[in-house]
Amino acid sequence: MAIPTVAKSRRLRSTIYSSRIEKQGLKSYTVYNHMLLPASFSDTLEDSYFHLKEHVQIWDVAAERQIQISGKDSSKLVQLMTPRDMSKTLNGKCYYSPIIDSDAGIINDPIILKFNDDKWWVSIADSDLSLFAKGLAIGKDYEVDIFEPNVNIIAVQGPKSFKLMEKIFGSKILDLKFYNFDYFEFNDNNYLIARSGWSKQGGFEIYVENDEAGLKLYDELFEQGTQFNVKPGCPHLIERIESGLLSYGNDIDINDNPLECGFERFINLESSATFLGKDKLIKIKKDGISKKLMGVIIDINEIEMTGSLNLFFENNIIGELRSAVYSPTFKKVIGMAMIKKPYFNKDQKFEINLIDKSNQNIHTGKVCELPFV
Ligand code: THG
Repeated sequence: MAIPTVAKSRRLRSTIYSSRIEKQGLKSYTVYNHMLLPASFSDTLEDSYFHLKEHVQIWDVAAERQIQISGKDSSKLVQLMTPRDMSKTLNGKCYYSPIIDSDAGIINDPIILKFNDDKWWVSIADSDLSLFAKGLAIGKDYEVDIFEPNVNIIAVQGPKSFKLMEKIFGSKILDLKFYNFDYFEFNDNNYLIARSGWSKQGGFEIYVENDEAGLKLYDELFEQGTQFNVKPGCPHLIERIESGLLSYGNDIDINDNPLECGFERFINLESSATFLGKDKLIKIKKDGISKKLMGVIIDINEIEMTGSLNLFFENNIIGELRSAVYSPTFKKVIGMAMIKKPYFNKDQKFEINLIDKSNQNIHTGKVCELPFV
């Protein structure tokens, strides 16, 4: 059977790096914020997993789009969208913040960058946050400017990212603390760089604002990186599941609230902040949640997921598997599942029905806490 390909168009935006990565062995794309996001290269999933944990990778994550919110009411608008208390946030820092609607459903889980009280970037996951933000601003008659600037992130991830970035930007880059950002110079260009990234292997994200300079920097990272065994890569399914990094649209969506998704440390219900869904969230907290995102370990060594799969216990559906992959570290399939009350406990056993090589087969697994590592 021929593998279908995704047809490119203006609507399905390419990134400024697309032509580069396609020459570097890109094998598949996914779509994120109406843009191409690399999903695999010629290395196997396991080879790239071990490589990411040992060396350094360069990722085209331009699909992590920025929504700039500026103007005199911008702090109010940012706060209105998130249950995280933004009142004590500092300039030059990044804040992982769930965005919720008036029913406390999660709309997005971006990293919010604060430049100052009147300028923010919301580095969005896969949903149209700018439309939501614009609607709120119109309804509230806020004085704000909301648009998507031409920013194309390069992520430099892996333990050797520090050496590589030092070589290009100088030792000052090593002083940058986790989730802080600052400007660093290379070749007469200033780059906004944050100590962040969608892996737990250490690294940076370079917010490229000038296409031409950014492409030169992209090439430089590969040239200077040969001694560190640099390779092109992309957000990694195995690594991110082990690390418990959530993927909006896969693990969580608008039908889930932040208390169900382990976001307690990113929300403040006691603050005086005004945000959408606050009453709802306080009520959910008081009544208790009815489902919870948990880890699962399944006694099989391969799985391919294209949708969610039900999990059973004594013939009851107890939850829904949302992402899963074989982990070379756990030597089993691991995943993330939304588990119903009263089953969302560590060590809860379940069964899953999979079609393996055209046979229906029932396999067993158990629930665990997130993250796996
Ligand atoms: N980088 C940038 N923008 C992004 C992502 C990114 N936008 C889309 C998407 N990724 C947003 N989702 C996440 C999910 C998890 C994390 C970051 C972005 C993350 N979480 C850590 C955790 O949960 O342990 C750390 C959070 C913290 O301690 O504050 O890193 O990757 N620019």
